[in-house]
Amino acid sequence: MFNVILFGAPGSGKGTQSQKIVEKYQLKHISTGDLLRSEIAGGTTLGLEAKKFMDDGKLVPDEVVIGMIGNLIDKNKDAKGFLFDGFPRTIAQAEALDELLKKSNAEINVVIALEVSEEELVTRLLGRGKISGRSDDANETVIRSRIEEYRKKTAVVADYYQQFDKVKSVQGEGSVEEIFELLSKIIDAVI
Ligand code: B4P
Repeated sequence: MFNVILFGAPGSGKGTQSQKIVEKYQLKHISTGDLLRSEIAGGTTLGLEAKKFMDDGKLVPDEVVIGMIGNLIDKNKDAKGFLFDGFPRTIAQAEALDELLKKSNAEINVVIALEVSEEELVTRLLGRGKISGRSDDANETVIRSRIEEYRKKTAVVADYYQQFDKVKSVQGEGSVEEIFELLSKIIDAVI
């Protein structure tokens, strides 16, 4: 099993690049953002709870997200590997993921970190907000608080994987194709 984490701030291009990676390498895509949005669209109890945090630009509580991922890994034991997009976002999530994968004798093989400046992140997310209807992209205050959450709680997740020498950083500004080429080179070298 080959497992990749695509890591980066909100708007760094995780969702965009994930679609291309899973197609090329036939990995199972797990995006906690997409999972949470589909719970919201379905009006589930979990979705209603998550929405309160997402609309404020806050992270959804760890236990909610970890439970969702545990179920998905269990249901996809035959997958060639997973691409984790937007997960883990806290140290507690990273530790839980390691434990979940251990049960299948698997581990994270590489963490790819997309590096993008704050002003570019804000420009991209405001741009997406105009067309996506996503409430968390609608105004700059919420976008800045998502970036602040990233700095306070998520950036340290890269340090967690760095101790195992698993992090590769990539310049996340440039065309989608140029960035995809850089990501492919990293994956080809470790797969
Ligand atoms: P996510 O759904 O994970 O989304 P994101 O971080 O906002 O965006 P992403 O990095 O995927 O950006 P994209 O490629 O789409 O999270 C949303 C919320 O869910 C979080 O704030 C949190 O509340 C909650 N959540 C999710 N996971 C969680 C977890 N594990 N724990 C707790 N809470 C969690 O790109 C953005 C824009 O940039 C797009 O418009 C795209 O077209 C554009 N773009 C992409 N690449 C570009 C490029 N190279 N050049 C120019 N534009 C580009």
